Amino acid sequence: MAKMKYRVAVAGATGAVGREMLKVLEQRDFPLSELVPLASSRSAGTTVPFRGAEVLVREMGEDSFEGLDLALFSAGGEASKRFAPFAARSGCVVVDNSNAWRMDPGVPLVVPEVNPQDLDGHKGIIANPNCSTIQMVVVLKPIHDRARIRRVVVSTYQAVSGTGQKAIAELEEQVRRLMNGMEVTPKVYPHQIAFNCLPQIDVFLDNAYTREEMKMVNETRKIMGDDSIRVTATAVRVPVFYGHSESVNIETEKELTPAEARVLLAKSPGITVVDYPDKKAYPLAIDAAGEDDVFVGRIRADETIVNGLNMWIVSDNIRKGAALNTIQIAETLIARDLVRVP
Ligand code: NAP
Ligand code: 3JN
Repeated sequence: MAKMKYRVAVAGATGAVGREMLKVLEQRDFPLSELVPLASSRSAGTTVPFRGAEVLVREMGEDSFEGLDLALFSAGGEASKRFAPFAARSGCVVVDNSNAWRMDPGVPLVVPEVNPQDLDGHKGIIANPNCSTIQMVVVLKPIHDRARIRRVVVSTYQAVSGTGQKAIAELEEQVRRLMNGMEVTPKVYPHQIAFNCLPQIDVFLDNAYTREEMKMVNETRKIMGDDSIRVTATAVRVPVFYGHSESVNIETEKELTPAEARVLLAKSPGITVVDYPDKKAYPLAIDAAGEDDVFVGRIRADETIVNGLNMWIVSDNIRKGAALNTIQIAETLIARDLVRVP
């Protein structure tokens, strides 16, 4: 029997994603009876704003989750690996934003518009995918159901907020210094990010792809429940504060015209189609920032193959890409009466 209200921890409550989670919990009037903001010893004792009050931040420890129902984690992979099992063991269901559990075969990796059924049978930890994957699969899912996707070629244009608070500050500072004729010394990124594009997100792997790129490949297949979909990705950091953009090329088994794709996507959950080239209207990061939907436009035929589409997909990486998707997972758990650890 589902409870009416839940005691919820936000682990990483002082970070870029954690702060957005608090906002989303407020905005969606999440059925919450108690909020427990957790962070490291660095921020313990400070406060975060929630529902008109300042709530004390506590240091996350092994016993932080006793008596709680849900823990929404965005404190990085290391903290998640260490603390999420303690939460689950004390009966608190974890929705985790890091890479730590995503490819674990026993952990559902969920985007509620795509694979909510994967939550059934969870064992206490649920993973939230990478932001670039989330916005792409929201669009791929209806296309796959209609026309069977064979191959996806994606290039991303990712905002600095994806790297956290320090990266937001770095872009601001570099822009200010360069506009005043001063030199800059990159700290967060390997190169200057202001007025530049960096074709490296996260570390390089043995196959010459970056870890961010391989997250998109592997997570897409797991979420879509289809290992036959071939995905290749190039992930690029751009000097944008909020909103990831993606150029996506899709090859399908069956024909789907751009007009049919527009109609299909416009009626699919979580998607807004903005595709009026004659009016110069297409999705833009600055318009998507602060919004919940995934925006898609520039839908057109790939004239070099038989069944191919090109499109431009944009979404707020901190909202749908992280905080909002996490809270939508929690809401789906509630709706399916799954807020319990078996
Ligand atoms: P951030 O702005 O740097 O914030 C990090 C947060 O984690 C802070 O609240 C920090 O607390 C806390 N923290 C760090 N180490 C901790 C520890 N050992 N114990 C408890 N709390 C700890 O980073 P962010 O952008 O919010 O991202 C946080 C994490 O979310 C990332 O590392 C990543 O795993 C995940 N994320 C996922 C996506 C996605 O694609 N779905 C996107 C962005 C981020 P202090 O204030 O005490 O330092
Ligand atoms: O760089 C981006 O735009 C997205 C970043 C995601 C991220 C950043 C630090 C650690 C992740 C993630 O969620 O994939 C992680 C992580 O793997 O935990």
